[in-house]
Formats: sequence, C-alpha cells, structure tokens
Amino acid sequence: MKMPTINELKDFSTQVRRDIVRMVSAVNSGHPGGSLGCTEFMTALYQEVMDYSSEFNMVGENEDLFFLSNGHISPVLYSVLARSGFFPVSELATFRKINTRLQGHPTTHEGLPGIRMSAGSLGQGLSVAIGAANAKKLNGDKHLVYTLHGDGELQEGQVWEAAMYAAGKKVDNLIATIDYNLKQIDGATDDVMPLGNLRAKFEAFGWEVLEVLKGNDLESIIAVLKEAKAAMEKAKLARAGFRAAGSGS
Ligand SMILES: Cc1ncc(C[n+]2csc(CCOP(=O)(O)OP(=O)(O)O)c2C)c(N)n1
Ligand SMILES: [Mg+2]
Repeated sequence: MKMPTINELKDFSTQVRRDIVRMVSAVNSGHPGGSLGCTEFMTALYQEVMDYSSEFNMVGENEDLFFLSNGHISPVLYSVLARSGFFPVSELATFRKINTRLQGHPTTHEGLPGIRMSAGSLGQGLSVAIGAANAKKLNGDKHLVYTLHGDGELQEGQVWEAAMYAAGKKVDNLIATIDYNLKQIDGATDDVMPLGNLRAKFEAFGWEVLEVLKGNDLESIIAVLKEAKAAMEKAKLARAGFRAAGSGS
C-alpha cells in the first residue's frame, strides 16, 4: 500500500473535521469537542500507523484492531472509517437518525463495518481490548491492539483494574491512548475529579508512558505512536532474552 504524504494526511484531517461539524450540526446533537480534538490522532492511526483491511470481518485475525472506549466521539470514528473505505461516505449523513447504522454511540448490532465494540458507557474499552489482545497471543497473531480513552473517562474504576491486569499479565501487544484535553462534559477534569499525575499513576501500575506534546500535530502523533510500537518490541526482546538466560542456568 502506498503511504500517504504528510500533506495528504493533513487534507484527510481537514475533510474529517468538515464531516464532524456537518454531522453534529445537521442533527444538533453529539459531541464535537472530543471528536475534533482527536481528528489528527484518528487520521494517523487509520491512514499511517495501523495495519488492517477495510474488508471488515468481526474477528480481525492478522490485522491491528482499534477500540474506541470514549464512544461519545463517534463522529470522528465514523468519518475516518468511511473515508478509509469501510462504508460509503454518503452514510455519514444518517448520523444519529433513527434506525440507521450510525447511532450516537457505536454499537455492534447495527452491523456497521469497523465497529467491534459497543461503547458509550465509559470505562470499558481497555478491558475489552485486553481480551482481544490476549486472544491474538493465543492465536499466534502478531498484530497489535489500540485503544482510545477520554481523560474524564479515567475516573471510572474499571480502567484501573484493566491497567493493573495488563501490566501484571504482561499484555505486550496493546497500545492504550488517552485524549488528555483536561475537559469533560461538566467542566475541567480538575474541577470535577482531579486526575493527578497521570504519567506517575500509569507508571506505578507498570506501564511505559509516552506523551504527544502537540496533540493535533500529525507528525508528532505519528512519531510517538511509532516509538510506542518500537518500545514494545524492545520490551519483548528483553523479556525473551531474560527467559533464555534463565532457562540456561
Ligand atoms: C459511565 C458513564 N458515565 C457518564 C457518562 C456521561 N458522559 C458522556 S461523555 C462524558 C465526558 C467524559 O469526559 P472525557 O472522557 O474527558 O471526554 P471529552 O468530554 O473530553 O470528550 C461523560 C461524563 C457516560 N457516557 N458513561
Ligand atoms: Mg476529556
């Protein structure tokens, strides 16, 4: 597959932003903020970083998988999926209309290509993704699993249970990402429920943490996602080396 140029990725993002504004304003309902904020991230993921087929099948063997945990930002997911070939772009005009496949929060039973998890009730995506990541390992499938979470979403206890499991059980084929926009519906995260030092918290749970300092800059996002992939490979090699040394003694 021909990799897109940075200008093509920027054009793609601009188009996604247009889609989001059109979709949300047409029905006067939905979450434009998180959607617009994650536009470049989702573009980078689906247009540059992930290895997948737009010929969708639910199992997704031998391809990278993505789970949107903050399901309220469905407009950006729907637009990126449509423009990546999963379903017709014209279907975006049905967003949040009754009896369509593009409900306000993604659901699997609508049968929309690209959707492998229902989301909207915050806090669940990391657990689902860990299940998928474990299944990949059991199947000898070397592909990766990605997630996206809102920062306000991290106030859900289930996220931390999943984070503890992933580190404790060495789930090393998963990249979880957070839209750290310091906002949630009712205001600043700091006012609703302060998140504290997120880096320190995840590190204390045993995660390696990388930060994208310019969250709407495609080049920065791509560089950090590639660094995350490389860091996982390095960790796996280190563990393999350790086991080999251990078994020989
Ligand atoms: C379990 C649960 N509680 C509450 C909500 C209502 N809700 C929808 S979006 C949202 C804000 C979450 O904040 P964040 O994850 O930071 O998303 P952002 O607003 O930044 O897109 C909330 C509380 C929900 N969807 N699920
Ligand atoms: Mg937020």
